[in-house]
Amino acid sequence: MFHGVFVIMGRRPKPADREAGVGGRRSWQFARGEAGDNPQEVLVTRTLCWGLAALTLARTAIAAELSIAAEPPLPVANQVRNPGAENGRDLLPEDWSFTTARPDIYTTGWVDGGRSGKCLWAKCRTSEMSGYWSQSVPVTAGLKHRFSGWYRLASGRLMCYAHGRGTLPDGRTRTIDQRVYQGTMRGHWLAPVFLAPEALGGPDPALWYPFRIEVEVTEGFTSLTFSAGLYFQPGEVWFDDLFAGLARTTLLPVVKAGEGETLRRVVVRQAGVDKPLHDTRELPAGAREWHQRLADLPTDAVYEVEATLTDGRVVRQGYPTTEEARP
Ligand SMILES: [Ca+2]
Repeated sequence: MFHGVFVIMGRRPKPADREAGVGGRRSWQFARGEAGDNPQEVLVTRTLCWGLAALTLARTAIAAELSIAAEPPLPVANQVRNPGAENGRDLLPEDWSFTTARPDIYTTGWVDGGRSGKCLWAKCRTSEMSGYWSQSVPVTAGLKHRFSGWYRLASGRLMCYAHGRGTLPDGRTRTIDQRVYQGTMRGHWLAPVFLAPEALGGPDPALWYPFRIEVEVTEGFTSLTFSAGLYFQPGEVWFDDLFAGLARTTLLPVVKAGEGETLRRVVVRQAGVDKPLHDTRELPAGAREWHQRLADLPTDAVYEVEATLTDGRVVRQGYPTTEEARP
């Protein structure tokens, strides 16, 4: 009975299971046994008949198997410590520090009102100096990395950047400095007099927006500094849910037809992108298995494999599968 339920849930017994007598086939043979006079045996037989019915239903259901793996698997590890700024003490967030050459013009804090819970906050009174919340994160040379997060900008100009200096085996040094800016004229001293509100532009100060930097980490780097702050303008900004980690993955979808089934077409999509990543079109007649290697795909995305069987039935599988793992 247990195995019958298992089949209905979509798991077909693997060949090794079958050899070991585990799986649907064993339940099937057991269910065919004759009912005896013993009431307990009758009960067991009835139960097994339900199992048989379940197996029959399973036989009419789609048995094709879709599996999606990735290298590296999703979600990739976030190398930022205390990424949501939820941890801290003495009014300071753990693992983050604020640096500026002019601390007298900045007010900073570990504050409520984040995209979730707590967040990082900075306010600057003049345009004399920049200032940033920062931390160092480990990186892997030779791989593309993503530095991303969320900001809310009330006024001024923010800058987020990934930066550092690496040393090659021969002693030469290299630098990485990849930036993203976002500005608004709100709060600028010219704004009240010379600029109409619609000309102020920039993000809505009440909303959180994502930012994203991709960095090709070259030889000689083992870490980079992730900084987020204000850039030479008076202003006020909040940051939350920061991420640093591998930017790209290779998707490895596999589709296997069930017993008596054949595959007509397989399409792989990325959520929010119109054009499919991969479309087999009409597969050769009698196709029973399909697999593909789809390289250089963003790690902060959701993917779906859709297999159409020859008789028109469709099976879909998303990846990553858990809501928590999705960006
Ligand atoms: Ca938070």
